[in-house]
Parts: sequence; C-alpha cells; structure tokens
Amino acid sequence: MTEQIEAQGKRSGVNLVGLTKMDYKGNPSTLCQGCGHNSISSQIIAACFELNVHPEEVVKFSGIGCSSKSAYYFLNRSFGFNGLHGRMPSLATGALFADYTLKGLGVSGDGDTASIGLGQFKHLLRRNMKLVYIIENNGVYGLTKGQFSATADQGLELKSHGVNPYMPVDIAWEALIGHATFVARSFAGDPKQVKELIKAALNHNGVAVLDIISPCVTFNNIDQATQSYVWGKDHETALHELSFVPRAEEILVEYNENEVKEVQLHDGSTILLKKLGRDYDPTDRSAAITILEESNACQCLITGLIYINPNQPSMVDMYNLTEKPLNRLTEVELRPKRETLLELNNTF
Ligand SMILES: Cc1ncc(C[n+]2csc(CCOP(=O)(O)OP(=O)(O)O)c2C)c(N)n1
Ligand code: SF4
Ligand SMILES: [Mg+2]
Repeated sequence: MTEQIEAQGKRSGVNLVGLTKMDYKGNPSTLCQGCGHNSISSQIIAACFELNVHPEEVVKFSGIGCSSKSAYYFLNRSFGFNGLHGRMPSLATGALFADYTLKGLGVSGDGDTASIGLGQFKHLLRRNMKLVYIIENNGVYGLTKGQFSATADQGLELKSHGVNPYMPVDIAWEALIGHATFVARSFAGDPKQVKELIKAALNHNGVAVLDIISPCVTFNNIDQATQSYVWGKDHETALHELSFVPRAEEILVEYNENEVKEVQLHDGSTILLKKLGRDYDPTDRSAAITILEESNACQCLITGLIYINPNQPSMVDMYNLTEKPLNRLTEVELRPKRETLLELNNTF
C-alpha cells in the first residue's frame, strides 16, 4: 500500500506527507552565482523532501557569514534562529533542549566554526546534542571580502590578502577528536553524496558533523586552493558509495552483498556503504583517525562517512526530560504540587 502511494506520489511530484519540492524551498538566494553554498541548500531541500520530513518539524540554526545566510534559502516553513558569529552551538543546544521533538539543522561556515566559534563547537560535540551541523567550508571569510579563515591552506596566496603563514584547522579531525558521534566530509560539487549524507545525518541520534568543501567563487577559487572546484574535482576520493534507507523501506541491494557494509541507526534506518576499492569501516575510530591523517598526507580530498557511533546517548537521553517538551508545558503543568512545595519547605 505504501509503495502504491509512493509510486502515485512520484508521478505527481508529491511526497508521502503530501508536499511538493516547492514546499521545502526558501527565499531566492542573494549569494554569488556558482557559490558552493547554493548547491548545498539545494541538497538540503532535496533530502528533506525525499525523507518526507514536515518542514514545521525542523528548526534551522546559523551564525554569521554567507554560509549562515543560506538558512534563508531553504525550508521557509521551518522554525529558524540566526545567532551571533560563532554562537550557533549554544543557541541550538538551548533551543533543542527546550523542544527535543524538533529536528535541528545548523549551517555554519569555516570562519563561524573554526575561527571565532571553535570553543563553542567543541562543547557541542562532547554533549552530543542531536543536531545536524553543516560547515560550508571555503577557507575564507566570504562575507567580509575573503580574509583567510582558520581552515585556509598554509602557503596559499590570495591577491588581496598575501600569503597565509599558518597551519590549517581540520574540522573533521577536530570533530573526531572532540568525540562527535557522526563525522563526514563531502564536496559541494558531489551533490548525490551531499544529499545522502544529509539524510543519514538527519536520522542520527546525536551530533552529526558534515564538513563540506564549498568553494567561494569570488575570493578563493584558484586552482591551487584545496577548497576550489578544480582542486576538489581533481582530488576527490570517495571512501564508498553511500545510500540511506529509511526504516520503513525495504533494502534492495543491487550489488554483491560482500561489498556492502550496513550501519543500523538508532531508529532502525540503515546506511549502506558500498566499497570503492578499500575496505573501510566507519565504526572504527582509529581507522577514522588514520584516514584523516592519510588524507592530509596525500593531499587528497577523502569524502564520505568517516566515523559513526550510533550507540552513544544524545544529550536529551542523558536527562530525565518530560515527555511533553519543556517549551510546551503550561503554567499549571510547570507549577509544583502543593504537597511537593510543603515537602520542600519542610527540609529548610
Ligand atoms: C563578533 C563578530 N566578529 C566579526 C564579525 C565579522 N564577520 C562577519 S562574517 C565573518 C566571517 C564569516 O566567514 P565564514 O563563517 O567562513 O562564512 P562565509 O562567508 O565564508 O560563508 C566575520 C569575520 C562579526 N559579524 N561578528
Ligand atoms: S563571497 Fe564567496 S562565499 Fe560569499 S556568496 Fe560569494 S562566492 Fe559565496
Ligand atoms: Mg568561509
């Protein structure tokens, strides 16, 4: 029956919750044409549409930057908070603690996360708040005219800013070392991989960090920059071909089962990872550390699901929260009972 409804939906361009792709769009983008951030917004729209997510069940977060502006360009019907520069993690932690029934989706930049926001980012990871955290990584502060960010390549020379003398921060590495339970790297020029990773991240019960190389065509798209389109296209090495299968759907594997690794998520949905040349296990933390080392040493852009731990409790699971989210409790429900107050008073 579900299959029939789905087939009918596909023909009419409507998904299982009766919405069209238009219902997931945002305002028209004011970013530069060709900016990687626009392509990521399109994949967020496609992922939410295909997952049959109600936009009203999503809350968007962002900080400051061209990347953070992109939260206006998708999911107009969702809730949204635009925070101070680098402060998205604390904003998201508070909001999602108040209403854990919403799906949290954050977009940030390399400046917003790895420069001013690095401290906040690290504390979000150790709390394992259930949030999809996308870093649109272009190596520069696009919004303020292209200064080097903390992820810029050492030795990179840009016309208006000279040579960057400092070592870069590797966001995926920081996430892994900081105990993130889902770490992925992708490239805005690989939309299929970006979309499947976003779908998997939206179903992960914890913090899901997606470090997506997203070229700034105006300030940092020179061929030698590791955050440019040319470099990404020439150096991308995908770890696996990745597909996300929601809980209710049957897994139809087209390829030899020996070549596929399945990772089961908390809610019963599955990530299927088809081997591409190497036998990589993203549930092995030391393998993840090694692959990031290798990626830096060989100067290649290794993409895919680098690490996942579906078993670590999220921040919400660690507290004895009310069944009804805190922000929906009425005054009457919040007020302690007379007997409880008396009992408390008697302890003084
Ligand atoms: C406290 C504070 N410091 C500095 C700024 C100026 N500023 C605005 S955006 C930005 C950097 C944004 O870079 P990034 O997060 O990489 O986003 P991009 O524009 O590259 O997408 C800076 C430094 C600010 N808005 N607030
Ligand atoms: S300045 Fe760079 S990051 Fe900002 S919109 Fe333009 S291309 Fe994108
Ligand atoms: Mg940037």
